[in-house]
Amino acid sequence: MKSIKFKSRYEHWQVLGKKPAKPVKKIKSREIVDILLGNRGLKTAKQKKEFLHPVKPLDITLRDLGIDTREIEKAIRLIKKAADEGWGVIVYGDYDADGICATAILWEALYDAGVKALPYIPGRFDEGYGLNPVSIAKLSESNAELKIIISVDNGIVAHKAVEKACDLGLKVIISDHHQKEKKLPRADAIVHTDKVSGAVISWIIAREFRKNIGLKSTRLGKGLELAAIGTIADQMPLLGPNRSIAKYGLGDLAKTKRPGLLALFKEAGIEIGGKEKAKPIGSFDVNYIIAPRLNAMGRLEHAVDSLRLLCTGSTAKAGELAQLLSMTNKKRQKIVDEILVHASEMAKRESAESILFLVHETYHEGVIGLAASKLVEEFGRPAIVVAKGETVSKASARSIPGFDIIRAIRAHDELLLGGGGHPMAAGFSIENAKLALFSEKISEQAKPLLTKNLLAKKLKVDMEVSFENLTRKFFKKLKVFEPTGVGNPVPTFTCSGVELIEMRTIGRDASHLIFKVAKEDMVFDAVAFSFADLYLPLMKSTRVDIVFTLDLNVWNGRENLQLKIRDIKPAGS
Ligand SMILES: [Mn+2]
Repeated sequence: MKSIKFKSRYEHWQVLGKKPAKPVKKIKSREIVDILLGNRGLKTAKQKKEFLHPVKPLDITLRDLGIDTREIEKAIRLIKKAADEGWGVIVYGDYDADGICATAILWEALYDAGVKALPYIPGRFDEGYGLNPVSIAKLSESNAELKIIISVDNGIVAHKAVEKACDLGLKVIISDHHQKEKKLPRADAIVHTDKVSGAVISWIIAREFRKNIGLKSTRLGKGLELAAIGTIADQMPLLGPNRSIAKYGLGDLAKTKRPGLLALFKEAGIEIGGKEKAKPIGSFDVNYIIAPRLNAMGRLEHAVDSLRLLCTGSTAKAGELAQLLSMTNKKRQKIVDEILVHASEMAKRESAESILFLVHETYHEGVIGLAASKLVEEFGRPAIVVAKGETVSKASARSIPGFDIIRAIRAHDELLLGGGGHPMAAGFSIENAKLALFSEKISEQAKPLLTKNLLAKKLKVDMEVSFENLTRKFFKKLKVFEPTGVGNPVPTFTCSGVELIEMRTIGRDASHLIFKVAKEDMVFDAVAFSFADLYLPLMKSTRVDIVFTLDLNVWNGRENLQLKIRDIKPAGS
């Protein structure tokens, strides 16, 4: 038999589950589920039970989250005092989806309880991320009643801003999930943990506050759907408390009565509301439909309109805002696409050997992070995209697993004006005069670290299964893994030596393939998105190995199990 050579999408398939001792055919669904749990780091009976039956968000304890009880008590005492004395309070948030949700959650809790609270979201271009002295001074000047500033999703390193607030006679409560430093700001209370998103910390404070003022348990959980959006948008691993929040919060999101979200769903074509065909909302909808629209305002205009969308009670206003968000998101897409065309041309010319480092004065500061992510996807290596300003430039960096980008950047701290981030994503500002030297230094430093192995595209696969395993019942069993996402990927399987038959292209530009996969008298429908370039070699191949996830295809009222192909390679290669 002739075997046709072609290139798989991923250079390496990393099969996580140990190959079972008995032939794959004999494995029971229950055993497969157990292997999948192990692949997600859940080994003990207790861990598995907690995963399969996530605790209700109202029962998540401060201890589970590593939040200091005394700090949250101090915060609540201050907020209650504000309610009693009629003090003005500002909830100071951030312009990304997590920060916007965090702001909405806590502001609503205070407002509902009669606190004179106002939400505040800084502008990305004129104020920048986090509490800052100038904005605090302005807020204090324009609001004579202001007594307390509560930061959400920011503030843990805002030393100067907190000093300024103290000087002005304001009290400060910080709530944040970003990396803290050895020295903490001198705030009146600091509610911090890095285990959950900013929106979840906000929700926990709101929950405890409502409990404290004696609200009924049915009213403690308001805003949970926003906490779930923040969790998923901020790429928190969906295990432990984050899994609880995501699971129940997504359930609430599908039942939301917020006019703004309902209008946004309508605008974006998400169907909810108990319709027969309506799919439950999943991480995918948050990551690719909801969060990008909330984020777009802060990237191009001002995020306060996204906050308004979440909080408005008016259906008319909600419709207008949903349209504005969608329109701005389209603009944002166009701007990113333009950068990408330009940047990937430049990157190809550079014949990259190290980090991609792309600088241009036309690159829009609000979207360089997104552009860097897409370049990492395309080129499989770390990327830094720089929006060149008049004298100072802003840069955004994204990395690949195994290369610590913030460490690489910090190694040349002396060339930078400021910056911060995580191993996979970071940002910094730099004088134009120092750009060339910085680029040279970081490229030199990264080159030996970016080994062939590190750069090889890897596809994580849960385990090998046989077609006998793939039943409707098994598919239903896999539902226990939802919601899937970061830290808890969709169960992914491999099957070897299958035949592909009845292949044809589909889609507007014929870029996808559908076919049937057959092995030993069993046949399944399959779809392979963006695989049309392999049409000819696949047509000629007799046997291939595949990696896939399972899906239920509903057509003409009939439900059919379908394999969603992730990768294909010549059998046994
Ligand atoms: Mn956040």
